[in-house]
Amino acid sequence: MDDLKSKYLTLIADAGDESGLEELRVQALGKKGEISLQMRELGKMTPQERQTAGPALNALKDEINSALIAKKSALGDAALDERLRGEWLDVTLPARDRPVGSIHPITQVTEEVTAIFADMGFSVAEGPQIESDWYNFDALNIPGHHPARAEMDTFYTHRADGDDRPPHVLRTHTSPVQIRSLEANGAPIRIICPGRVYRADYDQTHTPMFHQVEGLAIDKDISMANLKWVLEEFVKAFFEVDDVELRFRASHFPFTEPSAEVDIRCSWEGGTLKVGEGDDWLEILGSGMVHPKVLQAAGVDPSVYQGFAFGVGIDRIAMLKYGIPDLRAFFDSDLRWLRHYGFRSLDVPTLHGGLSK
Ligand code: 2NL
Repeated sequence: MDDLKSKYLTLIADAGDESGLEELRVQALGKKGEISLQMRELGKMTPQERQTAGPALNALKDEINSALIAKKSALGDAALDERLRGEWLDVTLPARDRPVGSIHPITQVTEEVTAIFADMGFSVAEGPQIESDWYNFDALNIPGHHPARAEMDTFYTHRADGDDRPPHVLRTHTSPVQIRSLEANGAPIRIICPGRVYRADYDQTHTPMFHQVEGLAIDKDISMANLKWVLEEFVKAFFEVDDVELRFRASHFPFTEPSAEVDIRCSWEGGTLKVGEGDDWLEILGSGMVHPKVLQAAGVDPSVYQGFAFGVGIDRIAMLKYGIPDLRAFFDSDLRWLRHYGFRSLDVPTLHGGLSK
């Protein structure tokens, strides 16, 4: 019995897999197994012999059974460990940079503009796209009869019959966001407001929805000189050139006084735009010192505070920077166009890492 015991315990310890273990179980404890045959021999024994052999055989059977179970569980653990080693996965790895989807040029340019102005201490403000005519017009010194209202090709909502209140509008510029921010936070303030704006106009160079960034800086000692520096820094950073020349042309907006449109020196040699050299001028934005009436409408005392504001068309500067010829293609959702002009999602524009490369 001791021989049987050491034989099977060794075989079980050496078993390499579960099927080998099962063969051993049959060989020892199966109907015709070695232990079972020994059990049958008990019948031929004298009662005295049986008294010692019986319990000893039973104990042997139990011991082999336990060894089989323990080994089976050990083999199972080893198999699981082996599988886990093979299926090992590092969930802390960054997402794989597969070329799925792309960043729309308008999103890219909005991020670029935001990075540039954030570096100069401007924060981003957002607001509703459906506005009251007070925020979109009156607060900006554009009263009801003003021709600018007609010129803006405004989209109006409808009031219920008998409701005489003026209808809401789709905002025609992001200026109302600046009025709301001034009203809520007061002066001093330094913000930019990027977002969608709407005008009922559709041709080669106009879409009924387009994008704008406006900027606003109000404090106790702000002049046109600050405006000029900020815009110069912006243009240099945005077009990624070391030097630019800006030309301020006197203009008129109801919400600024004085007002200036800003051109940048450029060349179109060979059909591609070069900023900062050449003999052409390119109009890129409108600006001016915020009209005292506008400050007043936003709850700011114009005898204490003053400042500048400006507005840039995002779609337009995106076309200029990235050589996109047709404005309307921006909104066609043509996958081939999006793949060609789109940006990689992991290339977030920063001033230190490069805006567009
Ligand atoms: C343009 C002209 C401009 C502003 C926008 C502004 C906003 C407030 C007060 C005063 Cl709250 N002005 N915005 C000022 C001058 C020009 O945009 O041609 N944009 C494409």
